Amino acid sequence: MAHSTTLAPPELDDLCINTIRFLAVDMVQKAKSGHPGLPLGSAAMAYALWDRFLKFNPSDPLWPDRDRFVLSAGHGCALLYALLHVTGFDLPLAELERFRQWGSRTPGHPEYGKTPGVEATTGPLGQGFANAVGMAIAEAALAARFNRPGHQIVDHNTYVLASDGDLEEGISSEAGSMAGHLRLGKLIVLYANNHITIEGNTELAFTEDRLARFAAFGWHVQRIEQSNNIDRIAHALLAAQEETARPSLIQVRTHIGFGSPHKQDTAAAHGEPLGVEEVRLTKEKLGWPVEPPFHIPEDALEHFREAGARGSAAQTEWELRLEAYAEEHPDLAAEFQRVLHRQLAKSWDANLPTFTAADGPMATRIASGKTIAALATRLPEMMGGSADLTPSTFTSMDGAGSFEPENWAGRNMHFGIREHAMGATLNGMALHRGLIPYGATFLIFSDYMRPPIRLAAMNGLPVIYVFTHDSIAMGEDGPTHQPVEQLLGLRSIPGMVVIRPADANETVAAWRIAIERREGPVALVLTRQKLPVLDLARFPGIPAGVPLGGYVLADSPPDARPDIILIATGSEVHLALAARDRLASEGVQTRVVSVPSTSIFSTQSDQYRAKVLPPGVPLLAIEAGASLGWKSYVGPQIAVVGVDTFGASAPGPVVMEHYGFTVENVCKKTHDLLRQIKEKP
Ligand SMILES: Cc1ncc(C[n+]2csc(CCOP(=O)(O)OP(=O)(O)O)c2C)c(N)n1
Repeated sequence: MAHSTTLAPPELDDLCINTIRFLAVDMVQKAKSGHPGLPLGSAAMAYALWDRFLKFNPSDPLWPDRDRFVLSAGHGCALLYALLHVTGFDLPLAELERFRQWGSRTPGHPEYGKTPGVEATTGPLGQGFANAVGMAIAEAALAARFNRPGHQIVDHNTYVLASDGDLEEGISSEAGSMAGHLRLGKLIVLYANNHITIEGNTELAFTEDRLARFAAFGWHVQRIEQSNNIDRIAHALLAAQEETARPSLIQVRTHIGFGSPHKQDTAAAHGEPLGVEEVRLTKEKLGWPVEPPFHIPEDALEHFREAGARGSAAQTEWELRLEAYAEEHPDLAAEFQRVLHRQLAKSWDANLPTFTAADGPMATRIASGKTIAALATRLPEMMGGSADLTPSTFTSMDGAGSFEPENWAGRNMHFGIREHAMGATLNGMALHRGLIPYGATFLIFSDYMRPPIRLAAMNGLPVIYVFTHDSIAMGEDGPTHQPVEQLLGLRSIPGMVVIRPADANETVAAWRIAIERREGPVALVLTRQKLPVLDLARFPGIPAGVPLGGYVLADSPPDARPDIILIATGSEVHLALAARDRLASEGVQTRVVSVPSTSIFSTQSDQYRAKVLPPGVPLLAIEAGASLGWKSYVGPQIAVVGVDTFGASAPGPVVMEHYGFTVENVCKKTHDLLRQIKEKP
């Protein structure tokens, strides 16, 4: 709802709008780098939103029922930093003066966690838009779960400021289609339609009717031709709020570089400072003092701070409502706090399964499905699904219903065949808080969602990915569907934890890590094919070993120095165990080390790693994936049985055999390596 307080007189509005315009211009000019064009053109609509609608509290930027604001066009962040400063967030003017400098809280694109009030890391165009869809999903899901008649404790909007580039990127269509289908009425996008991207006019590459496109997605759409008419913008925002059954897109005809005599409406206003002379001319044209830079008129500041104070009052009012809710629904209120604080329910892991050999061979995707079933009953904040592959990824939660417009209490998501948007909406759900989001697809299609995976890692977001059909062993679908380099690629993302369990029990342990991890995403990499169960009676080290990333699964003879270590992950652990038996009969003593997670193993102490992989003992790494990572990982005395070409279409076991994943080949490689080492002086 629009704030009910008296509106500022038009001159004061203009003063405020110019304040943020020129703060942004001066930031970019001082940094000699950045994007002045979008802030100049979009300041008026951003002001209308922040001044009259947005529910935010600068002194408690994370209060749960605040509205979310995502600047999807992250390159225009000088505008956001200016707004955050003037409305009273903990972002002093000195930080604005250090825009884009080492260690500042005003980095070149908004970074989640670095600047109070920044809700998402944005910059890669389209991501913020889709994050916002995830935030709106989270709001709807939590409202359905926690609100009760007379108690609306979850009730906020998600706003986006998006640019031409955001809407050009395919992800905005994926996410827009999803949001329209889900009827996320509290999602409101302001689209700065300035007709300019880097190469020039959008006529060069972007000519479809955007409003018709979004209308077809099921959105409520509006068009505004006068970018600086804030009453008109406010009117449209009000209409968007009142439309609760559809998400809203407001296309505003803005002018990049507004006010700049030589750069307005040109690509020159996009990605470089205006220049000292042009800054002067622009300030003169808009009636702004040329000196000093970073000028903030008292009246404007006072007015902006009032908006912040209104947010503080809104929070206080919400806290009172929360108290009343807690009185009437104490258990729900406690549960609400628990999920917002990302605490796990007591005994969340009480009914996790343990598998025995009697369960028979089992694909790790199946073991994962059984683990999800156990977790889902204890952790109602788990919410996830797949990109149309649930019957293959085994990721549905029985009895939890589907998240659909008629049923926002449902917890099974149907992302549709939209991996990219799935990844970004999962990020938005995690950013919002209150949920444990997960998403599934085949490992090969993780490529389709790599940008949001990277951002989840960068943002430190607890998102869980379930990637099945994890190697060439998936078989007949052929090289297009057989992942080769994906494991290495995922492992190379800083902050990413990748776990490729070897059997059903390692899978349970992997899920435990995924659920407990708060600092970043976890990818569970699972097989399509059945694998023997590593019985805990025979391999008792599994539950304690998996959390260390790598551990000695089988030693031969116990405590003696092995001739060679077979180091393997996932399904290849079984090959290593089989080869170990053969090698023992050939007089070669082996140790088998299971490394479900190189990411975690590499964080262990030197002592622990040296205990598992004693220096000087030759290593043979076995993994149905690119060998590159292993070569650099374990030193010179190493051979690798890996996959360094694309796969091939045939039944899985046949493909594995042709690619050398056989006991014979592992034994041969072992003997070759040992001979080479002996022959070397
Ligand atoms: C995925 C992605 N591709 C490319 C870029 C580089 N880039 C930054 S801004 C931009 C286009 C700018 O046009 P628009 O989105 O209309 O913003 P405006 O010109 O209004 O500032 C591009 C291509 C990016 N940030 N993200």
